[in-house]
Amino acid sequence: MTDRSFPPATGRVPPGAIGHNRGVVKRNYAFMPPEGVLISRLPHWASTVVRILAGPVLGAGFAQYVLEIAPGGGTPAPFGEPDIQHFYYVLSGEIAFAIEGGESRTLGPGGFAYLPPGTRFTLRNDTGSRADVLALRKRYEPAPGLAVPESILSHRDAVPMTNHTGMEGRGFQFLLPYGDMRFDFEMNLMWFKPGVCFPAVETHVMEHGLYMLEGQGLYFLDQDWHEIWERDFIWMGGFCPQQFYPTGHGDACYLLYKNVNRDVA
Ligand code: UGY
Ligand code: MN
Repeated sequence: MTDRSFPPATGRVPPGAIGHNRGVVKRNYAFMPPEGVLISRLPHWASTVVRILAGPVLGAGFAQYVLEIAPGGGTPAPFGEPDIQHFYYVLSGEIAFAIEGGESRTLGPGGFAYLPPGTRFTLRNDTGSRADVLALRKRYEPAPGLAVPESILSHRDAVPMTNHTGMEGRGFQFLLPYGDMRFDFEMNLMWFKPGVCFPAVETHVMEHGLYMLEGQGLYFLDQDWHEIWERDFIWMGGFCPQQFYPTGHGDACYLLYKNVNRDVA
């Protein structure tokens, strides 16, 4: 029997897999299924497989990663970078997160942390099984007269579900305080009931890093439709035409990075 699982248990390449893949990299967007994103290691992440999803080399103004942290792994010492903000969202497993000088908190799936520039922290996996964490780094753009935001450690269950669109079947969880001008980016959970798409193709100046968390659908990017499933990643550059159309029987949800609240010139 031909093995069609991925990666193939037999070690053989399944039919149709050579040279064919859903991954696309264009000038203004990239679509990345997880199987093609190879591993990196970084000195400040011990016992951690780092899968780099986006960065300046792609054209993105931010960097995004999946961290696969083995038991006992994580930051070997407190880590932080001047001028750079960090955001972490637990996909699976459990981590111990502490801001330097503060108490350690356990974050499970849906737990998240926002760190303003220069904040040193530790993120460790003290459990016996792997923890997967979505990570994002972005250089902070100060705004005249506005202070830098405080750190946030929270969980998606503590964030209200809203819907400003008036369109039935949509839901938004703004993980960072919505409309707070100190923040220069948003991280939003976008929920869709089956068959509910946004009403128009959007074309806007903001960039996106999109990580698919639940469900499936079709994503329109520039001029093309792409099938999207859990664990797929999309980078959308500024002014990339975009629209989502869910196709599954259950809810679809993605976590969306968006740069906001700053002028463009
Ligand atoms: O808020 C947004 O820009 C969002 N509607 N875009 C997206 O989901 N691609
Ligand atoms: Mn958008």
